[in-house]
Amino acid sequence: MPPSSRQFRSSIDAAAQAALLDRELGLARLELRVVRLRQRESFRSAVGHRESRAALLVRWLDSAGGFGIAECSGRPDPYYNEEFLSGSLSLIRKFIVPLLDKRMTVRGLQQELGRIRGWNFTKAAVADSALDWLRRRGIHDLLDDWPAPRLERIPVGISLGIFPDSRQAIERVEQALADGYRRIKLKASPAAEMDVLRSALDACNGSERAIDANGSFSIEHMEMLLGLTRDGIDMMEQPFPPDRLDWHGGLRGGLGGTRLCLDESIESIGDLQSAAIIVGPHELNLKPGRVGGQLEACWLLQSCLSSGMGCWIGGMFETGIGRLANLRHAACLPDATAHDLSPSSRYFERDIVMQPLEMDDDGTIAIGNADPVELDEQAIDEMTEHKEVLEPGR
Ligand code: OSB
Ligand code: MG
Repeated sequence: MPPSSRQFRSSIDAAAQAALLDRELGLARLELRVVRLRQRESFRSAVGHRESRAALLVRWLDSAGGFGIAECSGRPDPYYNEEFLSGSLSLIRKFIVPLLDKRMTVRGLQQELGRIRGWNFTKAAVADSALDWLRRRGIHDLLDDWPAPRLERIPVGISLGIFPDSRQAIERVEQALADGYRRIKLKASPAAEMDVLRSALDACNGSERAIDANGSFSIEHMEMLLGLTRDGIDMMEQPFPPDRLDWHGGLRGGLGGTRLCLDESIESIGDLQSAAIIVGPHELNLKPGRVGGQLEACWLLQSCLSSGMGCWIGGMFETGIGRLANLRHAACLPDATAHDLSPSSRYFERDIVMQPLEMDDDGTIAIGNADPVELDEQAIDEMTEHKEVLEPGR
C-alpha cells in the first residue's frame, strides 16, 4: 500500500534539524555558471515568451575537489517575480559572497541570507548548493530527516503555454493526454482568446483540468473568472497579482467545485499563514526556490500536511538538476494527484545530467536510487555562456 498523509506523524525531528543547522560547510570557492539549453518548442504565458532556457548553476566548492550544486529557478526577466538572471549574478557577487565565511555553518548561512529581502530563487540556489555539498559528502541529507515514507514514483502533469489558435491547442492537449500526463494545466491571460482556451479545456476530455493565469487578471475580470469555473475547471492557479490576497479571498466563495491554488503569492511560511486566513486557498503550488530553498520548502510542506491544505510541487522549466531536486520534495506528498514536473526531455534537445528523467506511460517519473544527480560535465561546458569563480569574503 502506498504511504499516505495519514502516516504523517510529526514535523522533522527537532534534534535532526538542529544537527543539520550546526553542520560546518567547508567552503573554498563559489562557482557561478550560466548555461543555455535549446528548447524543443517555444512557450508563451502571461509572463512572457521563451525559446531557450538560460540556467544559472551555483557550485559550492571545497578545498579537496568536492562540490555541491544547485540551479536557480528564476527567469531571465523580472516578470514572474522581482528576480532576473543578470540581477541574480550581481546579487551573489555583491551581497552574498562577501557574507560567506569559510567555516560557516548551515545556520550561519541561513542567517546571512536572511538579511537580504526577497530574491528567494537566488538565495535558494546558494543555500541549496551548500545542502547538496553536505549530501554528496555523505554528511547529512535534509530529506533523510523527513518523518514519513517517501514515494518512489512521482505523478506528473504538464503545463501548456498560450496557443495562437484552437487547432494547435487541441492537438497539443491530445498529445499530452496520449503521453499519459496526469493533469493538463493551461496558461491563461485576459489578453488571450477565450475561445482558444475553451477548446483546449474541452479537449481535456475527463482528465484533470487546470488553468494558471500567473496573476494576470484583475478585479474587473471577476465575472470572466467565475464564467470559467462554471465551465468545470478543476483548479485555478494565481488568477490575481501576488499581493492581492483580498481579491483571491473574494473569488474563493464563488468558485463552486473549482479549487483555488496560489503560486506567486506565497514566498514564505508567513505568506502561507496570512493566505490561510485571508484567502483559504484549497492548495499551494510549492516551488522550493520561491520560498528560499529546500529547508524552507520542508517547513511549508509540513505546514500544508498538518493543516490539510493541498500541496504539490511546481516548476520553472528547470534542467535535470533543478528537476530532480524538486522531485525529491514531491516524494514527500503522497496525496498530490500531479506535480508540474514534466521530464526535461520534453523541453530540451539535450539536458545537462547523465540520466535525463523520463516519464513512464502511466504519467509517473521514477526517481530511482537516492544518489545525487550525476552531471554531464561535457554538456555543461559546451553550453556555458558565462563562468566565474568567487572567493568567500571571510
Ligand atoms: O506559474 O507555474 C508557473 C514556468 C515559468 C514561470 C511560471 C510558471 C511556470 C510553469 C512551468 O508553469 C511548469 C514546468 O516547469 O513544467
Ligand atoms: Mg503558476
